[in-house]
Amino acid sequence: MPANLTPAFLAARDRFNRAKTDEERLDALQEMLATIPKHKGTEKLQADIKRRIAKLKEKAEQQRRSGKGGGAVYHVPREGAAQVTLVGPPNAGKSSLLAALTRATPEIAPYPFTTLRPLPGMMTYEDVQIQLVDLPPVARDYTEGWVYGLVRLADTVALCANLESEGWREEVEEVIRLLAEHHTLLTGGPSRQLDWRTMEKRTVALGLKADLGRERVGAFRAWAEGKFPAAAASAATGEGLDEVKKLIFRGSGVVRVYTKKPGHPPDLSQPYTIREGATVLNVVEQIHKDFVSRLRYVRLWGSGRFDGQHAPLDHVVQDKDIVEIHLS
Ligand SMILES: Nc1nc2c(ncn2[C@@H]2O[C@H](COP(=O)(O)OP(=O)(O)OP(=O)(O)O)[C@@H](O)[C@H]2O)c(=O)[nH]1
Ligand SMILES: [Mg+2]
Repeated sequence: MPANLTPAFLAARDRFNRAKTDEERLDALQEMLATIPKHKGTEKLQADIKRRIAKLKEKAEQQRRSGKGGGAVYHVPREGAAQVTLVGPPNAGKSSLLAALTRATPEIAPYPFTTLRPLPGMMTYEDVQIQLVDLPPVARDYTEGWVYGLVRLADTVALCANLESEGWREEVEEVIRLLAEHHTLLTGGPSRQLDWRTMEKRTVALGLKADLGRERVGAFRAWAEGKFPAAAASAATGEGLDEVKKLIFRGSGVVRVYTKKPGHPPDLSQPYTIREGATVLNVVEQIHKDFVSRLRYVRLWGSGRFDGQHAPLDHVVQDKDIVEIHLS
């Protein structure tokens, strides 16, 4: 044992020996390293402490990455035409909405902070599948960073207000504020990156538990007016759910395009889905990369004046347009 170890070091070493968790161990080791007298006689001991610190840090990092223990991180693989997160204050009815619109079976309870992990479900709107992702509530000091991360990765936010609550407006505005603090600004328009870390995320607003707050539906719609497209619904009675589905599809930022072969009726069995704002050329590219070089012209049915006529390749397609691709 090297001489002249300080009382501070000995206290830290004692704390290390009594530590019950890795976190306590790491903390004590760092204190030991800070207080150990730095001379030749303690070199081996210093190296030993550093090695232990590195090991504990690596273990914590591995646990974080595998989603175990303390700092869990979740990833929801994207499915369907778009991914939409259910975002809102505690107890708003987010999980109940997921259960009503998909086949997922989330935990639902009459108290806040029920949902702890993300849960996806597929919502069918007509012939399109949209992935909804239920999330833990967004609340100051309680929401882990990965929740904000998943919101940023998704195409659209479904911002949920709890119309059962007298304070629905402050609650939902607090959520908007917290997202803004995490560099995510909600918008009624298309999603876009503003600078290296700030993004605008396309949002639709949902007034939930409408059966328990009918008198607040009008105020909710007025609040959303000019900010986000909005709808009110009740997972309990089913009222408004069709409107919510349509709103979510419209807000998803994708449109459907069908194809037809010359001389045949259109194939309406399965749409191609493509981002809103895509052109006729983008559609051709998506259907088959090789088609672009062989393309002669495209006939288009749907968006207004192009019924069956040759469409300019930069023409922006609309939901439910039909294209007939002519190749050489
Ligand atoms: N009457 C009525 N009750 C609802 C409705 N939606 C949800 N609830 C109830 O409200 C409570 C909270 O619902 P959840 O779906 O768990 O709410 P949540 O937003 O997922 O809550 P957290 O996961 O804690 O953030 C439960 O008791 C639900 O049964 C609704 O439309 N009408
Ligand atoms: Mg929930």
